[in-house]
Amino acid sequence: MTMTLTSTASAGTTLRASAAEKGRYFGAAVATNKLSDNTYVTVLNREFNSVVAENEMKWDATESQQGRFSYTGGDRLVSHAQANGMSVRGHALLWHQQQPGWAQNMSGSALRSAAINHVTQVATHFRGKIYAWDVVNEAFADGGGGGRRDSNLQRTGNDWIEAAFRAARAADPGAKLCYNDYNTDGVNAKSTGIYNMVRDFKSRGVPIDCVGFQSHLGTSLASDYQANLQRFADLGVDVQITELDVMGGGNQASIFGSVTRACMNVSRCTGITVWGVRDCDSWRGSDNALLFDCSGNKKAAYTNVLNALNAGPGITPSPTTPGPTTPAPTTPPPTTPPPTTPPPTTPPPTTPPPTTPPPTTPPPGGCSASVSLNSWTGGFVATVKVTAGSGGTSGWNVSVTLPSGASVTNTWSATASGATGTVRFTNVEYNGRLGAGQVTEFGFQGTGSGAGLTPTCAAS
Ligand code: G2I
Repeated sequence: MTMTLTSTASAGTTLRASAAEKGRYFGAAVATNKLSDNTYVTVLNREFNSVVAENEMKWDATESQQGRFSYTGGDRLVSHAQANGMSVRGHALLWHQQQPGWAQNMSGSALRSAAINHVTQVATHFRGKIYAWDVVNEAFADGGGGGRRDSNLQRTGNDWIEAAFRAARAADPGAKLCYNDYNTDGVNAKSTGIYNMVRDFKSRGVPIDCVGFQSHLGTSLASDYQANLQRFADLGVDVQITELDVMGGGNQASIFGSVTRACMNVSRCTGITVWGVRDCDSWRGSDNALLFDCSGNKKAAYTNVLNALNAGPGITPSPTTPGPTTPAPTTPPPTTPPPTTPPPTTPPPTTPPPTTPPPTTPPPGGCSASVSLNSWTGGFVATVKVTAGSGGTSGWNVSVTLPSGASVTNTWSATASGATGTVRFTNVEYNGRLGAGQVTEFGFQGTGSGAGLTPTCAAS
């Protein structure tokens, strides 16, 4: 997909007109119960050409009882958008928060099936009406590790995110599919963890089209905010500012302006959404974090955003239909192996550090394997690290003997033969070839206990 920078002299007088002249959208999060408030609707319709439901498309709202779907709020917002020339962002198919009670109480394969069914049903219901879906929201942990956040969804297996993206693509092939998170407003451990996941998804053909940067901001902005957007764009995904709000006071207007300029300077930054219309509509209480005061008057921050939109370069947006739909997982992944070494400052994105660190010099001969386990009552997820020996590998297999009563239910990045007793995992096409000392990972989920697993690795 191509986008061209264009330099159009222009001076739109509303956010929506100025953004549209530059090939972008400017959106707001909407609470549908406010659509009967005249001041609110006047500002919304005049200034914004994109909306997202603040709560109405979340799991608790759309499937409060398992298998019984209700789309009242979401449908109402879509109708409002269609009547007023606005596109719709969908938020959010899977998230560890705002799950209905029944899902909060589920785990393992029952939760995995319920989650994938949820993605399929909701994305199918809104098919053709959504510009971009937040398929997965906030799945990475805060703090320095750069890994996944623990949650009931994460405990169903590390591949839950890619399973969700595949289900969403199958249900609505025309929507852009985004990963969305916060505290990613610069190059940091968390954004790098996400970056590594996106790079891995792109290398394996997992269908991802965009990354959302929530940008709930305080009193300063990371100096590498734009550079961080750009490094994601360089992976071949769109980027979007999805939930922008900024602490009121001294720096607010300038930060709003800087964020807008950063987006304009990144040709794959396709739009900005603020998380509410007026200060009093914001989840941030008394922070006065938005562009309009409680009476609907424009604030200084508004003027900075409008000026930045008008001053920025334009783009010719790619069609709303994303690039070729990624083939179903039966198609072999690309023959080029994904990068096996993460950037130096960050640990691997998804796994806790191994209990035994990988050797600094490659083991002699074929390969070695180590396992790290995430267990709960009745089940576990094992992540296995395969390290090539001094001769490298052109393929490998790892054997594991499960305790009695345990069985493998799901495997990723390897093919399992057998499910109980001694199970043999063989590389898939893209991760068999490793240079001396290179490392790759695969994983599997099991029922029963995974205690005491001792993997043995053989190279071919
Ligand atoms: O927390 C701010 C945002 C962070 N990123 C994901 C967004 O989805 C999230 O939005 C907020 C909404 O702005 C709040 O309105 O998500 C909150 C839930 O985690 C929303 O709050 C909920 C309250 O917790 C519920 O008690 C309330 O019933 O809003 C519901 C509807 O008003």
